[in-house]
This record gives sequence, structure tokens and C-alpha cells, in this order.
Amino acid sequence: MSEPGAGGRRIAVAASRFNELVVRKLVDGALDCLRAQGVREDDLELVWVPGAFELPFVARRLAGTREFDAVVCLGAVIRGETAHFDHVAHQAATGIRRAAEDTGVPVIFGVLTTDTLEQALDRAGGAHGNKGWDAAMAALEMASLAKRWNGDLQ
Ligand code: INI
Repeated sequence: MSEPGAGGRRIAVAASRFNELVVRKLVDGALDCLRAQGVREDDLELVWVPGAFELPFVARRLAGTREFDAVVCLGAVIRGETAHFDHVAHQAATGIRRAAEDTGVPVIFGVLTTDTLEQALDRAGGAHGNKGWDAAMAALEMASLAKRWNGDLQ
């Protein structure tokens, strides 16, 4: 379903460079979606961080500026031979949720967590769609909900 009124929305995208081959495709999907829904170029901000572990830090700050109606976090955590995967995936998910709770600004979890690179690519414009696009749609939907509730409070 297309999102009415996305023309006025300001959306920040935080993306992690780790597994950049995958994440660039998620970013392309998210930006394509936001533009297709009518978000203006001037109302888009893209910030890169080293890895998914760093996404909560920048998401919290972007949301805290109050300059954006929603923040989309994009990354790819791919299971390797070590326990690093679990720590990175868990901290990213927990921190992203907390950034939204702390600020009241929707922060969307668009981080792939897969066993293999192939599974990640399938979800980054491959056989299973583009989760970057899906995350952007979620951001617009949540921005509308947040705006409605904030309006109710005034
Ligand atoms: N970061 C990712 O975004 N994806 C991964 O798969 C990953 N693995 O597997 O290690 C990863 N690690 C880096 C991490 O996000 C931090 O950038 C690093 O630990 C520095 O804090």
C-alpha cells in the first residue's frame, strides 16, 4: 500500500559498511522506496557507520536531533565461525529498540541476520525481495502513527 503524505516526511538512514556488498543493496532499496513514496531529496539523510554494532549510537543521535520523522537502520550480520555474530546482532537489535524508546522517534530495525552471504543477498534485492525497501515502508508507516499520536497529545 502506498503511504499518503510521504512528501513532507524527513527520514534518516543509518547504514553499516560491514558486509558492504549486501548493505549497499539495502540502502538502494530503502532510498528507492522513500523517493517512490514522495520523500524529497533534501529530506533524506544517509549516514554510514563501521558495523551494525555502531548503528544504535548514530540512530540515537539522529533521532535525538528531532530533525527526522523516523530513522531506518540498515546492516547485515552474517554468522561466522565465532560468537561475534550473536553479540553484534543482539546489541544492534537492543540498541535500536532503545533509541526509539528513549526518543519517541520511530527507529526501524532493517538489519539482516543470516547464516550465509547467499541468504543475505536473497533478502537484499534477490529472491526474497529487498528488506531495505521493507524497512523504509515501515519507517513511513511508523512516522504516520507517531505523528497521529503526537497530534492527539497536543
Ligand atoms: N558487523 C556487521 O555489521 N556485521 C557482521 O556480520 C559483523 N561480524 O560478523 O563481525 C560485524 N562486526 C563488526 C561490528 O559491528 C563492529 O563494527 C566492530 O566490532 C567494532 O565495534
